[in-house]
Amino acid sequence: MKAQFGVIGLAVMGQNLALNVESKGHPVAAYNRTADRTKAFAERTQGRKVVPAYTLQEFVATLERPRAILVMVKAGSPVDDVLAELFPLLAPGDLVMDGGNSHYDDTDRRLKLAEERGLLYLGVGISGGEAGALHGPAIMAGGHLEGYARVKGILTKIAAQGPEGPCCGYFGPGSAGHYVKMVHNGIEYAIMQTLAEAYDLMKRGLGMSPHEMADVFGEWNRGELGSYLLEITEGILRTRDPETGAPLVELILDTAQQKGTGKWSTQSALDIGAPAPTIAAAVFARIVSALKDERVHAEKLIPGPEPHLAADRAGFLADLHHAVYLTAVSAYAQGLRQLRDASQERGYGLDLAEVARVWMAGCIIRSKLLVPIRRALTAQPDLPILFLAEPFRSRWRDHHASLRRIVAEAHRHGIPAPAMSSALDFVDAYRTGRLPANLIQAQRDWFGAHTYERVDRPGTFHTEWEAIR
Ligand code: NBP
Repeated sequence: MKAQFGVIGLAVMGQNLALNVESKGHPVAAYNRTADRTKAFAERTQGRKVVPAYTLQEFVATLERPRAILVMVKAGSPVDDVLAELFPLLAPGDLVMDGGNSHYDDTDRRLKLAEERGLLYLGVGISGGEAGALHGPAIMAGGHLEGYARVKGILTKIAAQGPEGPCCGYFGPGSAGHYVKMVHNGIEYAIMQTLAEAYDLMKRGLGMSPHEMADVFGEWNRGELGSYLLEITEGILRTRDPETGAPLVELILDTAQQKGTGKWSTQSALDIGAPAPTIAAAVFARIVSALKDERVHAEKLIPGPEPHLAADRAGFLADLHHAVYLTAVSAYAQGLRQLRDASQERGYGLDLAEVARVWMAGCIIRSKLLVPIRRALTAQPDLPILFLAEPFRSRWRDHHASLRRIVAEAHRHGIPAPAMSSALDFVDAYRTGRLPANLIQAQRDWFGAHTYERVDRPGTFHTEWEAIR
């Protein structure tokens, strides 16, 4: 049996994507560096249209030409290792897709290497974890359009089917797909941090039980904030440890990891000068969380107020809902703004409304919010920031006082809320016609003769500040 699609790398994602492709009627060739994994997969898929291969040569030989191969191995040097071995075995016109979380610079470099051999290359961001890979992920492709055209049918079939079409899209040349996936993960960091802050405020601030908090998250999830992350947060808070019977979340060590993509998203925002403070705050919050021993030590030495809020619970929870809403919108707003800036800088030609559409199902940041977000971006494709468009402008107008009260209460009681605070600061700065950066320019000119511009006449100026003082 010849296979129509090949998967290299049979860990969690590769196995499930291979099964997904096969379930749509396409015979799949499967290869993994370590043969045991291939063997286990072959046993698991007996009777299905899966062709296991134990060498790359065998794998390549089982594929129909021109070949379509998805590489699903650990991001970084493993991808280079695979490509170094794979490329020489392929024929011009064959297509290689990297479906891992590769850095966009690596994707641009690898695409050139593929081009030199007459191969087609796609950097494909795939979101949705294990279940998404099997039942329908969100797929963000970039690279050779001709290559995408060849596999669009299969990718569209295996993708999540969203309210506005299959969650699969081609976003532009080079590393466009991996860049979109990276920023998706940055937004994911920010929303996860926002929900963690809401949990902290309810738990330490209001003294609520996991079950009570689950009820709140569940109620929010049934409204306009409905999202995958709210859904799993409710589920987490309702889960008990089978061994002890205690709420499982309370038994989990409070140190979060920050792997590649969230950090890269912030690094790139800094490189291109895109304002993404809420995403950055979420990355830094994880970095601080990792300082567990230092935090436990400092708790005894650095004083602060008691975290207990004396608030009226119903009113506080209503405010908290609005604060979470505005912070989540801020995360999407900043991520989409970064995509807009990166698209200009890197020549991706991104269609942001299409990005919002592809994020509507399958991926970790799927949310009802993406429906009005897509509508706003369709009406104004170059929208600088979501809060300039309806319904977000009205929402900000009607509820920014809630966000202010929550941030103020958090600060007053010593409960960190970096995502919510940064979202508030970001919008406040964005809506301020004159910021104090004039003083910063003066300071720079004083100590470094960096010059400044004036508001009353054109040109570049330098002052001998000490001389005229
Ligand atoms: P992992 O990221 O855990 O990678 C394991 C796979 O990489 C195995 O097949 C392993 O082969 C292979 N591999 C390694 Br490690 N080094 C290799 C090398 N030098 N040459 C060939 N193969 C090598 O797998 P995953 O969790 O399925 O994720 C795959 C990609 O998808 C990653 O980029 C990940 O970031 C991304 N992703 C993951 C998720 C998720 O929920 N897990 C979601 C979205 C995206 P071996 O069996 O021989 O060791």
